[in-house]
Amino acid sequence: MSGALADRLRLIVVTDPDCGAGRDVAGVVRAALRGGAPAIQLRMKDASAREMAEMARALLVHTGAAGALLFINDRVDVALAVEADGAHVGQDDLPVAAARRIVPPGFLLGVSAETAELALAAQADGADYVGAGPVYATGSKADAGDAVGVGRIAEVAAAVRIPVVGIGGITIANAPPVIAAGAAGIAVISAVMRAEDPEAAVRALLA
Ligand code: TZP
Ligand code: MG
Repeated sequence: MSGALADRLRLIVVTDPDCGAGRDVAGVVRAALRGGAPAIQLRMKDASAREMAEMARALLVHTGAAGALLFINDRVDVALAVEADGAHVGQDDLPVAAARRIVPPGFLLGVSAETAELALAAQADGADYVGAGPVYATGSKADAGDAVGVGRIAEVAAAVRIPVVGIGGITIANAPPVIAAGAAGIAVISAVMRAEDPEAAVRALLA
């Protein structure tokens, strides 16, 4: 079960409204799915719940057809309402133990955990996977903090048995050390959302 999930988490394409002039998020997501992205995370920090639910419903048509997972960032309520595959929560969002109480069996919960201690707590509280980072410096999240490096990924991966997904500043060039450190996968924003050819970028990241 965890093996199958880890496989589907080898690349999470996280959306950003800023995906280049003349492009829309849904179009870039469709391209990423054509490239074989196994998971998408809808992240809309400035959107209302209503806007997020509308976008989520639109994306679910495409992720469903592609057999990919759709996670909703921050909002467990929106994820439940649209029947997404799961939600990704940070340390300031609904605690994973509380979320677990209200989601159906099989609903996936990812938690941001930048240390081994936080990752262990997330695992104990019912997380299906943890996202750890920022591995490298990133311009995509203003409050991301300093890069933690691949050494931290190794520490987190050694501490927990659930899959660890590295995030932050990951590109085609610097992804291999993240996996070598023990991550099951990587999550990226700019490497796909702002790639000239998102479909090709996904293929290269998966390779
Ligand atoms: N959480 C930690 S770093 C980050 C998030 C959402 C941003 C990742 O974006 P990019 O462009 O892949 O560095
Ligand atoms: Mg959050």
